[in-house]
Amino acid sequence: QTKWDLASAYPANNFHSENLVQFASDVEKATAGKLKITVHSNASLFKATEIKRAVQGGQTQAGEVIQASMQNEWQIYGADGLPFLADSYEESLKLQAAQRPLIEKKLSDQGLVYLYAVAWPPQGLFTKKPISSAADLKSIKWRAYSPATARIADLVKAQPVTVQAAELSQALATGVVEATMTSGATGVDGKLYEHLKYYYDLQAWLPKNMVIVNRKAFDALDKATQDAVLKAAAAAEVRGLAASKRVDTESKAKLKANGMQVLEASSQLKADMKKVGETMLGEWLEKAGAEGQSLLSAYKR
Ligand code: PCA
Repeated sequence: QTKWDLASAYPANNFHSENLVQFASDVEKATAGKLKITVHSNASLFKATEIKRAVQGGQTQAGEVIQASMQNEWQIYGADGLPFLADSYEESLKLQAAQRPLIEKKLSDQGLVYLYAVAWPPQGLFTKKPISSAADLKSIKWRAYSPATARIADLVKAQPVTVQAAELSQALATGVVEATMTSGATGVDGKLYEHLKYYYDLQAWLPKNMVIVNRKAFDALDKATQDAVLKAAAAAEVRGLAASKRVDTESKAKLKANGMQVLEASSQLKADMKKVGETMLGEWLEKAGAEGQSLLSAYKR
């Protein structure tokens, strides 16, 4: 029997984590127990930002990471973290199809195997006070989870602080941060309604979590087991997308039920954030160069 650890950064009852557990159980069943994968959720094994390196170094055989957090390493990872480039499930899938071959190749060069990716629900803005334009965000202590979410803060003159999801409630409770852009799903996971009052459903982008494996660990499996892993991964990708859509609706209802005002953003706030998105796409293209341009063309095709 082979045993793998799989490090993830989100709580056990988050839909990504539940999907990982189902994936692990599918693999165990399909291989008659030959490969047992243990999911360690909520950043209990490694912090969100340490997981990729840990998988690369073989400290854990597998892990789940949010692609957008790795934008500084390689711009293509960050494409799905840019505001309003792909801001619906349909566009997110198109972008995913365009990113996939590039990411597979990059990961392979890095000694990793790409298993599957699943989008978070669309990202909106959680705040303490009502916000009617980007100007209202000035000087606010803004929680970021990626270079792009920190850059948004810069552009609206807020103060970015990077905090992983597992530590978000605490950061809100202690006043380290007072606003964040994330999904309703993470809003529910972290009980953000205990500290924040407003959720503006901007639907600005759908960042993806990807599940990766150390290549040596993967290569050490026999062919039948490898095939079982890939098959379970393909099923997890489909199941995860459906769960994401379901959770998008359910979590907004849960936020409301817990007293949060779930609102559409004002046209001014929308226009301001779109402008932020345009600036960031320009900056991204400059950094991503020809590779970024060809990803964009593939996406737009
Ligand atoms: N939740 C994660 C990433 C995107 C999301 O919706 C977080 O806030 O860290």
